[in-house]
Amino acid sequence: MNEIIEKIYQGVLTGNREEVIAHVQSVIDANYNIEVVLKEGMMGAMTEVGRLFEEGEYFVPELLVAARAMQGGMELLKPLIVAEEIKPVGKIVIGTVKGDLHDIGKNLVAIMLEGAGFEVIDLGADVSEENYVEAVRTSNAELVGLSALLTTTMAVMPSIIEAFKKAGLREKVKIIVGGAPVSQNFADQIGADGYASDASQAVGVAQRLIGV
Ligand code: B1M
Repeated sequence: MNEIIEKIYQGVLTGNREEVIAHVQSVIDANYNIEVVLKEGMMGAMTEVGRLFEEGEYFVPELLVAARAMQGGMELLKPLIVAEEIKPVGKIVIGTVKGDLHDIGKNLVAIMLEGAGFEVIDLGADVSEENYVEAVRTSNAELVGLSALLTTTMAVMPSIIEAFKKAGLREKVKIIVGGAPVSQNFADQIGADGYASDASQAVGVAQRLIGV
């Protein structure tokens, strides 16, 4: 791996946001191949972060700082990615459901998806059924991600699925659910298409659902 790409990789891996921003800016200034920076440097590092998390070597704090570091680099790269027309692998509308303000886990999922090449339309927290449906209608996203951290708000998930049915969009989207109180069993019960227990799993589920 090229030295500067290695530095970006290590910066994301160790959650050093300032270093990632500085090195990404220098590759931009040097007209470096953005796809290589994104894929080998940042996405490669995020894949490794996900692996370390799954192996129990990294915990949520490491995930969060890595995510923040990656987000710093992504903010600089985003306009160039659009300009270079690196085709996203898929489009996902994501949000924390109505009544729920917990967005840290959802943000992690969004960043990991972005790191894996998905275009992410993040609706934030406390998102109503109507807002999910409207976002899919206007964006033509093929995936929807629902996050809930409260046992009370996970109960909103079936009504969102119902809203997609009523809008005639249920067949057009695959719905992934997640969040601490959510389980595979619950996902099956409410007729969701996928369940992920953490951010790195969410990437795998999203890829599987759209056949990547
Ligand atoms: Co609150 N909270 N909270 N809270 N909070 C919990 C969830 C709670 C378990 C704490 C506890 O009692 N032990 C409890 C819920 C109990 C229950 O329902 N069973 C609780 C409560 C009760 C509340 C309030 C009601 C407290 C009150 O006001 N009396 C209140 C509710 C507000 C509301 O939402 N309406 C409340 C408020 C808050 C804060 C605002 C203070 C803050 C949130 C800040 C924010 O998010 N911006 C907060 C926090 C920080 C927590 C804890 C401590 C941490 C949550 C977190 O960020 N975890 C939490 C206790 C805990 O979980 N240990 C707690 C880190 C994050 C990376 O993990 O979100 O699980 P997580 O996300 C993971 C996976 O779940 C998964 O991947 C993520 C990354 O690996 N995942 C998905 C998440 N979404 C996914 C979507 C997917 C796939 C995977 O696909 C789409």
